[in-house]
Amino acid sequence: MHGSPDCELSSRSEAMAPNINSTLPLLLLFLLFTLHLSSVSAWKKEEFRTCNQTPFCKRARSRKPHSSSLFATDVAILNGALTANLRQPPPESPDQDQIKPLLFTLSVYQNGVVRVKIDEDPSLGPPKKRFEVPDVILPEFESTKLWLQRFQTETVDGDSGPSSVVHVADGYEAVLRHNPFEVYVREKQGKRRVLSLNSHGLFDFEQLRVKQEGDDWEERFKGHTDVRPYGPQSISFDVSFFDADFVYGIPEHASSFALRPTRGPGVDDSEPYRLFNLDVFEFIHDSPFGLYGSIPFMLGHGKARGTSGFFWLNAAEMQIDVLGSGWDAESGILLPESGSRIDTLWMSEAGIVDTFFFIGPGPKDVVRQYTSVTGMPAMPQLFSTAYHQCRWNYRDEEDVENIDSKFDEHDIPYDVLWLDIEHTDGKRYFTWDRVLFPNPEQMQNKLAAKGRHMVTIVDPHIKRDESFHLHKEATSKGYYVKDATGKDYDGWCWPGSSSYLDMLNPEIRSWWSEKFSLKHYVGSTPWLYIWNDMNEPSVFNGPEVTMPRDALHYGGVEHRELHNAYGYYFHMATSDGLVKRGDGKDRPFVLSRAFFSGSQRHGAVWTGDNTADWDQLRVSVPMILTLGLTGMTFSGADVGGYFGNPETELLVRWYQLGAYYPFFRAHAHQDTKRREPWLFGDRNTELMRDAIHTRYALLPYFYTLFREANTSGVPVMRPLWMEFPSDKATFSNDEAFMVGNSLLVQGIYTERAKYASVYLPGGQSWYDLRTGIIYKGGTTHKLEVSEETIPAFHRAGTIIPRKDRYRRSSTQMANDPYTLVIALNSSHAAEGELYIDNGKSFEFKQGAYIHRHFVFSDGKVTSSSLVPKASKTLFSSACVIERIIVLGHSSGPKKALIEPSNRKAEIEVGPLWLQRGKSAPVLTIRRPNVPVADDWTIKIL
Ligand code: NBV
Repeated sequence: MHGSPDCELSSRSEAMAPNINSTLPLLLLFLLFTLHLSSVSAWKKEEFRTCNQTPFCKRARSRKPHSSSLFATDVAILNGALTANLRQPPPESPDQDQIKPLLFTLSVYQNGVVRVKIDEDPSLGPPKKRFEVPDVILPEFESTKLWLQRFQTETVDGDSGPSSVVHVADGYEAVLRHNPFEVYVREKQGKRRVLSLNSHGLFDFEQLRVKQEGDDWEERFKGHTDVRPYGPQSISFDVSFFDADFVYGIPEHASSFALRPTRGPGVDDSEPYRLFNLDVFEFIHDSPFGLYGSIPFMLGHGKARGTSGFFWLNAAEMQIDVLGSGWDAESGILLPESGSRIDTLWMSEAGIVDTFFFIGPGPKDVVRQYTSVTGMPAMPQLFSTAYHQCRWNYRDEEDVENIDSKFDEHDIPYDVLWLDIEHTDGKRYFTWDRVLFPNPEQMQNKLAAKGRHMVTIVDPHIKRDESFHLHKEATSKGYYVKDATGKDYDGWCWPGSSSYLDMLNPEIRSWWSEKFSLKHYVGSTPWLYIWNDMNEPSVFNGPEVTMPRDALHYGGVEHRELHNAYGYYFHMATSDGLVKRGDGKDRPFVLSRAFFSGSQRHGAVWTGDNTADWDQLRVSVPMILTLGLTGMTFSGADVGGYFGNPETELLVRWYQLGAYYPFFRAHAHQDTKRREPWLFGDRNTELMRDAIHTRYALLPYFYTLFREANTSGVPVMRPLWMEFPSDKATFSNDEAFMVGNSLLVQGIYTERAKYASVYLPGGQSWYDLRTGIIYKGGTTHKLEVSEETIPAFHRAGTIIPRKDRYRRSSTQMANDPYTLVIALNSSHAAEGELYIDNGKSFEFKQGAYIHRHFVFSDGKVTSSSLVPKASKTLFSSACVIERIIVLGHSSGPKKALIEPSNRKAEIEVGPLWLQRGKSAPVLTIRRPNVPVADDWTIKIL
C-alpha cells in the first residue's frame, strides 16, 4: 500500500546524481543524505518535533490557569480605537527581568468584527520590531473601521477595579477588563459572553532581548542548531468560545472535522494541533500534526447561540490545544460551571498578537466576516472547476497524446492534463526536457484545439547551477533567502543544491511574476497554467524537512516569524505572474500545496500526498470541509490516493466522491501502476465515466457556487450544519457534506458496502439524485448501496441547473443548453440560482455576467435577473433551457404555457436521465427552449 522506500530513494537520488561534483564535502553530504533517505518509509514521526521537544510549547502548556498577573492601565481612546498599557507587577527579586509594558489596541469594524492587537512598545526600545504579517489583510478592510469616540466603564464579575466597554454592532459590545486583564465580546442584552481572551489567565508574552554574556538561547533538534539571536519570543493565551458545542477550523490536519480535545480528563497524551507548514511524507489519517498549510482561524458552533470565530494573524509556528471540559481541575482552581463553553490555548513561537473576533451569529456570517478581513476566494476559470488528470509523470509528448486520445476513445471528458517535475531539464523549472518534450507549444496547442489545458509544475527551489539563468540572475540581484550568517541559504531538494527566493520582498515577487510571460517561459502558451509544489518550503536536509528558523528574509525578518506564510507569498507571486501574462485580462489558475490565511485569493490547494486507502478517502472530507470553512473553498484531495495502488473498488468510490470535491483531480506517485479510468475493465470504466459525467452535468451549479463563494466567502462544499445550524445531529457529521445549499452527498468509505446510514437533516424531504425517490428529512435512513453511485440527494425546495450533454471538455459545453431540476417541497415550491459569465476573464467584475433567480410556486416557474440594473448588457448568452424536470409533481398535465412568448411546451411524466431503477413522481417540461438570459414564466396547465 505504501510507496516503497527503495523507489523513494531512487527517485530522489536520481534527481541529484548530476549534481555530485568532485568536491569531497558535497559528496559526503550527498552520502549522508542518501543514508537518511534510505530509512524513509512510512510516516517518520521522529523527524518532526513534538510539543515537548518544542520549548515554547512545553512552557506554555505547563502554565497554570490564572498565572498571568497582567493588568491594564492608561485606558484611552486613540485614533478611533481603545488603547491601554498592559503591565505586570514589578519583579519580586532583582535578578528577575523587568517586563516592559505592552501596547494594547482594540478596534471595531463593520459587520461584527473586533480586532485586538498586543505588541511591544516601540518607544521602549525593543531590539527590533516584531514581525507583523503583511499583505494578508485586505487593504480595504481598514476602511470598514468604526471610529470609536468613547468608552464606558463598568464593574464586572465583582472586580474591585473597572472594565471599559465599547459598542461593537447591533446587540454586541466588547469589554476590556482591566485587572485581571481579559478581553471579551458579549451580547448587550443579558451580557452573555460570545468569545473571550485570557479568561483563564494563561496570557504570556516573551519580550525580545539583546544577548548578554552567558546567555545560551540556542535550540538543537536532530543535528540542527537554531541560534535564536533575540532569545525566546513566544506568545500564548487562552481563548474561550461560549455556547459552543464544538470547535472547527485551523487547517491543516488529517483529522476529524469537529476538533477533538487535546487535553483534559480522559484525553491521553495528545499533541496540540500544530500549525507549521511541513512536507510530511506519507501522513497518517488521524493526527493533530501539522501538514502543508496553516490557517490560524477557529470557529465555535452551538445550538444555543450559533457561530463565532477567532483568527490570529501570525505566521510563526503555532500550537493549539482544545481543552476538554474539566481541564482546569489539574490546577486545583475550580472555575465556574462551563456550560457548553469550549476553552482553547493558543501558542506561537514569535510575532505579535493580532487577533480578530467574529461574532457571527450564523455560520455564514462568520465566514463572511473572516473573508471580509482576508479576502474572498478568487473566481476560478470555468475549465479549472472541471476534471483534471495528473500523474507523476506523463513521460513525454507521445504519452500525453495517447492519454488525451484515450479520454476521447472512452467518451470521458476532461479539461486539464498535468506535467510533474520530470518534464523539466534537470528540475530547472521553466525549462523542458527537450528529448521528451521537443515541441511543448505544439503539444499544448493540440490540447487547446479540444478546449483542453495543460498545467506544469514550478517548485520554489532553484537549482544552484551557474549555467541556469534564473539562478545566475537571482544570485547577482541578491534575491535569495540568507542563512543565519548572511550567505545565500543553500538547501537540498529535487535538483540537488538549491536556493530559495525571498518571496517576502515585493520586488522579488514582481521579478518572479515576470518569469511567466510567454517570452520568458519558453515553450509555454496561453493554455498553460501552473502548479506550485514543495512551497512550505520543503528542504530535504533542513530541520523537519524545511528551512531553518534562523534563516533571514527581507527586512531582517527571521524565517521563524514568517514560515507559515512563505508558501502563501510564493503562490501569490505565481498567480500574479499568470495575470500579468494575460495583460491583466484573464483569471489565473495556480494550485499550491502550502497555504496561509488569504491564499483563497490566489488559487486552489490540495491536501497533498495522501495514500490509496479507505481511511484516507474518508479523511479527505473533513480536510476539505475544514479548508472551505476557513476560506480555502477551491480545494480537493488526490483522487485515487497518491501513494500506493488503490483496489479498483476504492478507485471507483474515490471518483464518485471526488466528483463533488470543489477541486477534482486524479493524481498518483511515480511508483504506482497506471490507473487512468479505462484500465480496469469496461464496467469500472463505465462507473468512473459516470462519476465524471455527473460532475460535468453539475458544472453550472458548481460554477454558480464558486461565484457565491467569491461574493460571500461561503464555501462550495459545506458542513451540514452550515445549512442546518440548529440541528445538533449534524454538528459532528463529517462523512456527509453539502454541495451548496441543494445537494447532500454521503461518501462510501468501506469495501463492499451493502448499506449506508445517511442522516438527512431538516424538516423537508430529499430526493435521490438519480432516481428521484423521496426521503424524509430529520432522520437517519439505512439505505441499500449500489456500486453505481454514492448516495446523493437533492434538497426539497431547491433548484439545480445542469448541462446534460457530454463533450470532450467544459469549454466545448459553452453553448450547450441547460436543464433545470426543480425539487418541490411540501408547499410545492422551490428556488435556485444560476450564474454564468465568459468563464475566463475578469470582465465579470465590471458586471459582465448573467445571474438568474428561478422560483417555482403556484404551479409555475419564473426566471428573473439578480443582476443590478445596468445601463447596458455586458455579457449575454444564446443558450436556452431545453428541459425542466420537476421532482415531486405527481399530477399529469399535458402542456405548459410559456410567457411572454405565449408558446406551449410538451410535458412528459417519465423517468429521470440518471435513473437506472425505480422511479418516483417526476414531470418533465420538454423543449421549453427559453433563453437562459431572459425573464420568462412557464405555467404547468
Ligand atoms: O513533484 C513530485 C511530487 C508531486 O507529484 C506531489 O503531488 C507533491 O505533493 N511532489 C510532492 C514531490 C515528492 C513526493 C514524494
